[in-house]
Amino acid sequence: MTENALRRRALLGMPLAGLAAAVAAQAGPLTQRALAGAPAIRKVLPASWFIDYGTNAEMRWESVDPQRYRTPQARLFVRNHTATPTIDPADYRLRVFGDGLRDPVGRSFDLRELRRRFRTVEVTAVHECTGNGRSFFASQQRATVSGTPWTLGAVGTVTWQGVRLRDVLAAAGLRPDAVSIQATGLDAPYVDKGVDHGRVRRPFPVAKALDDALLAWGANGRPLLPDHGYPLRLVLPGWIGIASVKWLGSLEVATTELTSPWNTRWYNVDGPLTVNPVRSAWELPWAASLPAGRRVTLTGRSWSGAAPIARVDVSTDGGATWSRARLHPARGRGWTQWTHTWHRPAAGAHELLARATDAHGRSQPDVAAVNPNGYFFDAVVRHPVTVG
Ligand SMILES: Nc1nc2c(c(=O)[nH]1)N[C@H]1C(S)=C(S)[C@@H](COP(=O)(O)O)O[C@H]1N2
Ligand SMILES: [Mo]
Repeated sequence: MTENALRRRALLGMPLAGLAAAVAAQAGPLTQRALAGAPAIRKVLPASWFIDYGTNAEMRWESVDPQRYRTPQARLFVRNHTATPTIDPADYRLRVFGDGLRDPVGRSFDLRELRRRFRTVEVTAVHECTGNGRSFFASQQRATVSGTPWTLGAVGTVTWQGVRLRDVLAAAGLRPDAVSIQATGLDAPYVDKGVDHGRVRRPFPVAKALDDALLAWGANGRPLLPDHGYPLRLVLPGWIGIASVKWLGSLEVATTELTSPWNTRWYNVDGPLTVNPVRSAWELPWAASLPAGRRVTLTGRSWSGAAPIARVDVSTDGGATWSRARLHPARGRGWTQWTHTWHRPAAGAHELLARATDAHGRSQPDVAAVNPNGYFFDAVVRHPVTVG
């Protein structure tokens, strides 16, 4: 049995008082399903690859292989509002309906029809949670925010396989006056503090659907893992993670603006959040130890929801002096890898900083805009290392 499964089993075998303490100590809510024996996340979460928050897990940047561009599904962060459901692909149907279709009753598509009838496409894109970097609001800005205390690992770059949503909408009879589409997941209704908010769902503009939205069944050439939306998920490239609804059950197409708590109550700061900001990470452990007196090759990655990364400035002395990192070409709308050579670092404590700028001129501020749910931490992160 894996380390992770063992730990989960060990939790479940404990007497109740111990279990409650262990759950509290986990600092992450285990869902009722987890307590009943089915973990919220199915894949194994080796401690060297992931920080496990219970229903969410982030990738450790120090476990990223600098030679590998894409994030394998086995290493990709997971963000579950509820728990990964079991869906039989033979029974699976995507329902498309609403007054934005010529026939509002709409119709259903099974996986076979989706695969056979429409052209298969591939899109490489950054996949990232809105709250990525949230813990730095507290540690770097002394601001109190709520939500999973992600460091910078709630992100990956994935090549998705699927079909264009616009092709499917055309086949479903999209009306020219349709404006809004609500995507709803098949996972259990989301219950928070005793309030049932219904199934995870979020609306998005028809314009995004017609532009680059994808119905994906594959990631990096393999079927989606259960945790990542098997058998079909929506992918809205460049947009916040919640926009890419997993286990996609239905699309309601409307001629009026649709809403859900996921675009009004959450993932909203003066309006629904859409395109991801610019962020950067070093491929190093937090508080890494580095050898003194020798040349060190440092690597990292930067990304933006809006445009390719145009430049990355790095500092190894806490921001006193800066130089340009060497950029590697990005693929599609994926992240940009970069390299910086640190010549003869002096022994002692240092802070590494990386600030990226995208082709639209969007960059990373010194201080991120504080908001109660801790979304969009895009400030330059001060990464401590010790040389010696
Ligand atoms: N049905 C459903 N879709 C969902 C979610 C969810 O809980 N249920 N979480 C969203 C959030 S907040 C994020 S960041 C991404 C995470 O995708 P991943 O777990 O495949 O990395 O899925 C989104 N889609
Ligand atoms: Mo998210």
